[in-house]
Amino acid sequence: MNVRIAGVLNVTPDSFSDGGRDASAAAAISRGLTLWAEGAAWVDVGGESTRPGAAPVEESEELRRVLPVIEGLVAAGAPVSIDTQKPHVARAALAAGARLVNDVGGLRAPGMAEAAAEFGAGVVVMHMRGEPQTMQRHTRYDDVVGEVRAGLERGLRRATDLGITEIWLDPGLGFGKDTQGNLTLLRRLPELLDLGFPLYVGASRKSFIGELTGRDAPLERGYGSVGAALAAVVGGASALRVHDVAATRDALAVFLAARPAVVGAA
Ligand code: HH2
Repeated sequence: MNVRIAGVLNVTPDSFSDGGRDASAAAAISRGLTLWAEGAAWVDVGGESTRPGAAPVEESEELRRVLPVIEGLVAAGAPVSIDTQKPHVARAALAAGARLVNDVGGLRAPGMAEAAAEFGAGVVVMHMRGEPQTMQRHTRYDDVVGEVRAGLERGLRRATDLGITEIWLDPGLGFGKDTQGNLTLLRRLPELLDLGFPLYVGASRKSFIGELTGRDAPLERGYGSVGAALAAVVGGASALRVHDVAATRDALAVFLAARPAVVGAA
């Protein structure tokens, strides 16, 4: 079984766990290359924080943040995904050599799926209820798994209608979900497997890890995040979006060797 790791690289001043850390292009490229060397299958470059309540970023500013970093990583041979909700940013990133569009908006924005299709790129289709500014005001569901599944099906259709073949489905932990919602989704992840595409899960350093471990500081949530990553793999996840690549890679190496018969082995 091959579980891929996507290394998180936020080129933002305000991301919830690592904002400001890699704000210069040179620092971000160096950090991205470290994530790759540590075992990331690709580096997920983002220029706009999506933490609850985050202020939206102008397109020109997002491009200014991410393009030099993508160019630097691609020049060094590192595979890159672009974490954006803006079709124009996705297009520019793909033109600069990114291979995958990671859209927390689930391809809702007109032109997003088209951008990926035009470049022959893959997509990560994530479920989010509402927008980052307001999503944590709406975390009550009658049936969180059913609603996430229906949302993913809509995004999936936008991608398959355009002939996109590399599609990852992401339940969007923390995006309009509270701790109970996130835990329900992790426990019932296998119910999303029959959508027929590999699952991509981002739990790293999120507030529910803080709640479960009592760690207020996102940087202290590394061990808890590794626990969530392994729970996602038990549930059938094929890709994990994480900040702590080396720790996740080592944990996976041991876990998969010791417990190979997990759900949804790809
Ligand atoms: N989570 C974040 C950002 N992008 N993309 C996908 N597909 N899945 C996720 O769970 C996901 C994501 C939020 O984490 P982070 O990038 O660390 O923070 P911020 O949005 O504040 O930059």
